[in-house]
Amino acid sequence: MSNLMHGKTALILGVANKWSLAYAIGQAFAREGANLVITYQGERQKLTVEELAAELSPTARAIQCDVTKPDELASLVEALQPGPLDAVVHSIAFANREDLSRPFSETSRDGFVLALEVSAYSLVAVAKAMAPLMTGGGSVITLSYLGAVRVIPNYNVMGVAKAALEANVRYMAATLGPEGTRVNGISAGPIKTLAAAGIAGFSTMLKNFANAAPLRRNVTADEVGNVAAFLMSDWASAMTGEILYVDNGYSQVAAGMDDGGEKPKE
Ligand code: NAD
Ligand code: 0WE
Repeated sequence: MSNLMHGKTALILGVANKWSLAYAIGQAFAREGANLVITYQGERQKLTVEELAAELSPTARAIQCDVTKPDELASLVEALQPGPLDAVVHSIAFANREDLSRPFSETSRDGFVLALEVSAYSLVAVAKAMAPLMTGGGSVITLSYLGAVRVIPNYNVMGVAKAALEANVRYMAATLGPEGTRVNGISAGPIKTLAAAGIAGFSTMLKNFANAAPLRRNVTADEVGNVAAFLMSDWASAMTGEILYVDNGYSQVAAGMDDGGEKPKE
């Protein structure tokens, strides 16, 4: 693969470190010839992400943007003038840690509002802010997870936020479609990133996933990056409002139906 995104400019939100899915997507985009702007949430990540930008490409820029701060979103739009912007990747989620461990029924109003603001509404805020820059038929993608459509232990309020995010994809696809902008989601299998660190039982989850998935292995960040590059490319010009599963087929098989077949290689 090469030059799927030749001459296109892409904005990628949500790089925290080299394990971030946003960074793997940036690597795929750089390989495919895109010009890149990547964003990080706060001062604490500034140095790391500036170094990562330099590794992506000599022209890649790193800009701070907390999506809950309208002024930071506005200065991001300023930094991207005069455009055009061809691609936006939303790779952001947050819920209070205690809401990812206690029973879902104990979710507080504040915890619920926070998770949905950061993880779901922010797609609308970002797409709205960037729409005027996407004059040449842009493409927006976001990252989701199976917990949007199935109950996954402890995913809790994040599952509700991802359900809202996936509905956002469909409504944004409908409203931005007439301008030529496509909006899609990638529902990725579990991958060890900062957002997965410290989730109780995550390693066991990865093992069970590989056991049950038709391809009998875990998903890599690179594989998510490749599908993101495809979605941004002209090859996906008729795709919008979709959620693509990048999960080795896990979501397609019923639980407890182990066929006794080949186990993943250790
Ligand atoms: P990550 O921690 O590297 O990325 C999450 C990012 O969200 C971080 O960069 C963080 O700074 C950012 N963020 C949080 N609050 C923000 C705010 N207010 N403003 C701006 N940025 C903010 O972890 P990741 O696994 O790469 O997660 C990226 C996306 O992928 C998330 O939407 C996540 O739900 C999704 N996802 C992850 C997995 C997985 O197993 N790792 C699976 C499916 C989907
Ligand atoms: O979307 C996610 C994780 C998102 C996330 C992670 C954290 C950890 C640190 C949101 N907010 C926070 N807040 C923190 O304080 N994933 C898809 C990864 C993930 O998280 C899980 C999973 C999987 C998979 C939580 C419980 C069960 C499975």
